[in-house]
Amino acid sequence: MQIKIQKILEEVTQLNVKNKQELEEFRVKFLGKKGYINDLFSEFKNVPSEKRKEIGQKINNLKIEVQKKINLLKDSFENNEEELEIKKDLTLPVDFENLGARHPLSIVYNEIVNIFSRIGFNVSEGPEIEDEWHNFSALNFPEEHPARDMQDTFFIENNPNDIKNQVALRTHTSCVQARVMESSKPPIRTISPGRVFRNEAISARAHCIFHQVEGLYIDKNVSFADLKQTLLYFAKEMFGESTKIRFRPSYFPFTEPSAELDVTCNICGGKGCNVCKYTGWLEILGCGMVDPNVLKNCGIDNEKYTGFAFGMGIERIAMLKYQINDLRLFFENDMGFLKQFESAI
Ligand code: 2U9
Repeated sequence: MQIKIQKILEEVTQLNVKNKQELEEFRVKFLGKKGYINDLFSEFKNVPSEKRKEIGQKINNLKIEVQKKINLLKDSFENNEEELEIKKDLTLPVDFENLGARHPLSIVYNEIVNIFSRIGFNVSEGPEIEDEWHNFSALNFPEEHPARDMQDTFFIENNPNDIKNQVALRTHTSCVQARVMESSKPPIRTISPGRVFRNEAISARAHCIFHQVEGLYIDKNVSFADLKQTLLYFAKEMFGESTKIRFRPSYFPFTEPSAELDVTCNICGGKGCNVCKYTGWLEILGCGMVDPNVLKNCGIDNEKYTGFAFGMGIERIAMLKYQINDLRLFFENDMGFLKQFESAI
């Protein structure tokens, strides 16, 4: 019986079938009711008990080998058929299976841009490598401000004795808006989304590269009430119609007065949970009335015009919206993570 098994195994290894029909014949010959394998099992009754374990294993292994061979040949015939089909009909649509999904930061970025464009804000872009004037001085950062420190900013050219000629990776996108103010006249209604850089240790809550959207509205008679209404509209569009907002006083060099904006927690609806640390509120952005010095620095008549500004981190908004608790996930290109947010595009 051992010789018989060996012979069948050799036949399987050397097998050469040309098409699906021959493969089916092979299947019946080996695995069919009256096929070789079933014959072997019938003969197995006569095997002496001391040999049963060994022979039984050999028949089982043989059956597995036959099945493997059949599957292999079947796959190759099917792939060939698919290829022939494609060659036949060139109008068939392409296979979308391996297309990726949109990155969660892109989804949130697009959503923010869409929300503000519906109320008349355009999008402005600017350089990621900035001079000292647009990143700091024009925005009213005093010369001794800690943000100007090497510990906080990636300088490209840094001469501490020649502050005016410093060049750095921008630490916010407000400098884009300083450039817009220099080159255009009010009314200005613009948002500037983009990448910013800060000299921070990477952790679950901080990264040296992140994304911001900053907004600016300058016209005659723009007031804090306009700022409140605009941000209430944004909060409701972004987090849902029932969202409430509150302002807390804050400080930024470029706005006066300044505030931080909280929204009611979108997880617990304001009742208190571990995401909002049982406060019912989530901080989402900073804002304020543009400091008159900034208007003047950028060539806008601060007697005639006022404006409001706001800034938010896109990562923070995405983390709150999708309940992501580690910032590093955005930068790791893990397909399992990325595919959760939007179906293939
Ligand atoms: C000009 C003048 C003022 C933009 C503003 C903020 C407040 C703010 C932070 C939020 C989280 C940045 O990403 S973050 O770290 N931003 O709090 N940004 S007001 O003010 C401007 C912008 C442009 C010309």
